[in-house]
Amino acid sequence: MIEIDATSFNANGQFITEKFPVLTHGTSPNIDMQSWSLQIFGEVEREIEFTWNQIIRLPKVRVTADFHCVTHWSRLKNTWEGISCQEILRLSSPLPFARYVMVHCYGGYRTNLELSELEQPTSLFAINHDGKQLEVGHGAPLRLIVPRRYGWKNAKWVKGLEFMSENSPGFWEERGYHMRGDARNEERFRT
Ligand SMILES: Nc1nc2c(c(=O)[nH]1)N[C@H]1C(S)=C(S)[C@@H](COP(=O)(O)O)O[C@H]1N2
Ligand SMILES: [Mo]
Repeated sequence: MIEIDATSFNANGQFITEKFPVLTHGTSPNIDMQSWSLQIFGEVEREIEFTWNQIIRLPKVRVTADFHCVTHWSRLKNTWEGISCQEILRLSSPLPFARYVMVHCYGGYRTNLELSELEQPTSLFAINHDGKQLEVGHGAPLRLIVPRRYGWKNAKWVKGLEFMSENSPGFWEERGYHMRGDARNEERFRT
């Protein structure tokens, strides 16, 4: 398995917590694994619908990364194991003019990212956290991890990726959070 250390930057304005708080707008959605799927659609050469059995057969990566919530807590050195975003991109081939991705979640939450962020080797769809199966509250069965972005961009219960040529705000971005949300530059709110 490929292992990557993504703990290479310090986010300013954060304090460290040993606990791992659950932060969800609303409640965890009920997901039936029989009908679970990950849908890849929009500006791609191949629209794909992955079943859970297809997802877990894809090659795995392990990324160690700090997690930074915009409400100022950080949990350091999380080990995430799952499917590299690069693998999903390779299989679906985004079209040349695809520049942004809307990540859709079970329960209705969504968040936008630059395609270039999903292309990072440190971006993954996590299935395990710190050696154990991801807890439902933390986004099981599948949760996006983008270590350079604030927590709200790390979508839990992912169900779809929509590739777009134009940027479009997600749930928190519509409510004043930053369109990019880079924790390295303290991009917390839209100015
Ligand atoms: N589907 C979904 N994903 C989500 C959220 C949410 O409400 N729904 N909250 C976001 C926010 S604001 C944060 S800080 C992190 C928190 O992740 P955790 O609950 O695993 O700590 O999840 C993000 N992903
Ligand atoms: Mo958050």
